Amino acid sequence: MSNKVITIERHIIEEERASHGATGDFSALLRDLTLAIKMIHRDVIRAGLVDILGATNQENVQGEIVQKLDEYANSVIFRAMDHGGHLCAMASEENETLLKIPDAYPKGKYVLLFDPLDGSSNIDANVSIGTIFSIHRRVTDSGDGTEADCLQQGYKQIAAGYTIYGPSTMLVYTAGRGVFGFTLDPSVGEFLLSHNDIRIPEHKGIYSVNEGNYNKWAPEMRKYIDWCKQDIPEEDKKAYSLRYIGSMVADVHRTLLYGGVFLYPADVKSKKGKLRLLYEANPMSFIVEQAGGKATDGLGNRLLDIMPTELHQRTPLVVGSPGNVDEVESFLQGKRK
Ligand code: P6P
Repeated sequence: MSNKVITIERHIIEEERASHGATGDFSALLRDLTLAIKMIHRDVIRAGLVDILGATNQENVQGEIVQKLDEYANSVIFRAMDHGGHLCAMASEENETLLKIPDAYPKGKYVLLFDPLDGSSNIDANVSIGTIFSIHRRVTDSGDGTEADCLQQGYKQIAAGYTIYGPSTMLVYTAGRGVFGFTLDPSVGEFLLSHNDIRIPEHKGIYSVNEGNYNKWAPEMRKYIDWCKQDIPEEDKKAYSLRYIGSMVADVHRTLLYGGVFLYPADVKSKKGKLRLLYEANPMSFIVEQAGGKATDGLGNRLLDIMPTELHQRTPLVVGSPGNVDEVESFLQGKRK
């Protein structure tokens, strides 16, 4: 039994050595991001104590009331990442336009897309929330990054990850060579490898969706949800369990570890679904695929193949165990009645 204590820094360096031609630039970028995440953790866990709860009464680009922690997390990530020389631009759920690297700092070869505090409407209820990030290599030659550097298909990501601020704070990431989970040991302030090479189960009787939208879904989606609830002895199928936290990072994290499927389909109100392609669906889909899972837009398209056209565009999402995603698609494609 290995008793090696592997910090995320050590893991990143060892991964870097394994991926030939790595320059160390990427490792430094992830180290800067890890520091920002530790700072967000510090304030998230004491949010109930410090008067930073409650809305700021300002609206973000999504038209949602910005929670003070949202603002804090957004600025912490920007300030941690703007000077390292690894990025040519950033894009955040909290900002309508691209975030420019200040002229005083060198421009790098990557772009960072992030949702600084996903699930923030749950902050006051002490429900697990999270940070989601996606990293692409720039496509423009030099100077300030542009939207073109951000509007890349998800399969081109060079890394993606999320942090879940829950009973413990975990950072889960992939750099395209498997999925690794690190749990923060607050006593030493280090993320330690706790989940090596995460693999999602092939199938599980768990579905995760906001059934409050049932009457707004397409008939095929309603048929799938009705099927989930049925005991079908002739198919050796028991009714599935419904688990829905309403915080994407928590719902996807559970799906990654336990199996099953998380869905946010399109509906008559949100014709493109609710979740954001660039900094929610793409990073989560990259992680789940790297763990052996599947991710589609519910219309038979691989999620990571979608060609983005706008920074904040939404997409329907079906993500999880391959067996479960195939079940959903069989209903949505009308192959099962
Ligand atoms: P609904 C949280 O606001 C969020 O952006 C995701 O974290 C979560 O999966 C989704 O919205 C929940 O949306 O409509 O079910 O409340």
